[in-house]
Amino acid sequence: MLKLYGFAVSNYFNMVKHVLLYKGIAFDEVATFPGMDPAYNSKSPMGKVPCIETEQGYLAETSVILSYLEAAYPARPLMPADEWQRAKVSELMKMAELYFELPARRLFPEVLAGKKVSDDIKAEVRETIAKGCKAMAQLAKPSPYMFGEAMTMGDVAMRYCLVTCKLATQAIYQWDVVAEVPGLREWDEMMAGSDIAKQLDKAMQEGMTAFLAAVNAK
Ligand SMILES: N[C@@H](CCC(=O)N[C@@H](CS)C(=O)NCC(=O)O)C(=O)O
Repeated sequence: MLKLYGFAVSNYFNMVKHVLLYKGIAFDEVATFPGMDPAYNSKSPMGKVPCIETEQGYLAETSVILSYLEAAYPARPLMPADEWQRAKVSELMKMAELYFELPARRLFPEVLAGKKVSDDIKAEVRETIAKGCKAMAQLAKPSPYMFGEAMTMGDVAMRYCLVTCKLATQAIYQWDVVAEVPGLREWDEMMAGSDIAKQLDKAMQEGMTAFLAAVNAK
């Protein structure tokens, strides 16, 4: 059976888990925290979570895992059949990661561990995310999902990229980024209302205290 390595507080782990649950793919979860076991790097070369284990071997990098799952388990599709529409979903996924998730993550040392992030970095991150919001406002017209009636990988990726972004921007700038993109709040609430999202959010909340303790013990 497929195995999923990672932990419930990781937004990347949750992206993959959301897709596994949505598609009804059977899997075992292997609780794994980055940096705790050097042997884990033989599975995930950068030591990051998530990674999956299949009969053929290990696979890391969330966007790659998501592409693999879509190709290997086409039932309950999360990518459009049309080539162009697929590319547009990939465009949104890439933007969500590059201009929401990754910049926000640079604020994590301060948000999670109280280690001051420089004002220069804060200004740079804010500028990147502000541009990301403008780009998202141009690309995303939720009705109700990002690309119409059916949920796609774009919705899943954006949801879990936004989790990080909301947390960090609220904590550092008291900035409600969701308000910057028309329709995003309604979309975000709709996404949070699914049974899968509720399950993952609950596990994330439950794991947060232990996670923060582990981060601060480093
Ligand atoms: N590029 C990776 C990023 C995954 C990632 O950053 N995971 C975090 C947990 S949310 C992690 O493993 N951090 C530990 C580290 O960076 O060493 C992916 O797409 O899967």
